[in-house]
Amino acid sequence: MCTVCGCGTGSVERHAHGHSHDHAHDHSHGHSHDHHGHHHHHHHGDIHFGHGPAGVEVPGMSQERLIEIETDILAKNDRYADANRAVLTGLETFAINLVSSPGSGKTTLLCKTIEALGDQPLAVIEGDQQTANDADRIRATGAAAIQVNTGKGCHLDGHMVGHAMEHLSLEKGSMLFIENVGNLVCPAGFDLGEDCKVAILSVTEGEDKPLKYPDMFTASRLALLNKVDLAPYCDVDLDLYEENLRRVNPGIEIIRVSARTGEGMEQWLGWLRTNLASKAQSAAAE
Ligand SMILES: Nc1nc2c(ncn2[C@@H]2O[C@H](COP(=O)(O)OP(=O)(O)OP(=O)(O)O)[C@@H](O)[C@H]2O)c(=O)[nH]1
Ligand SMILES: [Mg+2]
Repeated sequence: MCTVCGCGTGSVERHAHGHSHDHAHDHSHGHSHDHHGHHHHHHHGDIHFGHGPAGVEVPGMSQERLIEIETDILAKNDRYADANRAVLTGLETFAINLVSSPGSGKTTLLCKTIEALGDQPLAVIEGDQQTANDADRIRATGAAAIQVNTGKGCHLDGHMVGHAMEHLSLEKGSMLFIENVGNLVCPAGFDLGEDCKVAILSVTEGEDKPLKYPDMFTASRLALLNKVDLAPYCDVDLDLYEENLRRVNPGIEIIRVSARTGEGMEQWLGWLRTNLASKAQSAAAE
């Protein structure tokens, strides 16, 4: 649960995947189980607030109460997400939830993708805390786009996306791109009814990001390593970047791209077309 906005995030995902913790670290188990919660001191004096069953600490709330709230929020979200998924399946629409930190290049890559896809029917839902900048950028390509502003909220949820879908007249066999709020933490925990999450990382962010924010990458089917045109100017090791992604998610697919030069675009477009075709097949089989 996020203490800024009160969103329930991650715990379901984390429990499902089982979080690997470095047990080589020697926990000091002498901490007191008082109302301050369940944080552990590591032997270097580092403090970890994520060890309790809720995976997070909120001042003044017990771990049990936190789990209750998280479970309730996520159960409601899942009902909206399931309804969205049913609509999308009926339309044989392949929907992706684009997740990343702010500025990794989601909108730029989307604009290039839309141009390259030509007459493929598609629509875009843009999530940001404020402004309609990104939806305006998408509409400039000629594609249909709806902006969702989340205000204080730090992620899109199933309910918001359901509303946005009502405003888009999605064609059968289309692609739906949902650009989530730039945030490497909270959007990982919220199903929107999409077929899969696609994480975008840029080479300027640093190779250790998958290890620091693992939930986002365990939840994603594909990682796009963007801005590879900048790699020569950064002290970045792209092979190590990929290795770290596979450490947190051994099954993750990875494509190196540059929205600027077009490098990797064919592979990315191929991935989209393949996934749209299998969505149509599985939807027809239902
Ligand atoms: N050199 C280079 N710059 C890029 C590339 N992709 C995006 N950018 C730049 O990165 C900046 C951020 O791009 P956006 O597309 O706005 O990123 P975003 O992820 O949509 O940002 P938010 O929606 O605010 O989270 C812009 O200045 C882009 O021009 C790339 O492949 N190479
Ligand atoms: Mg954007």
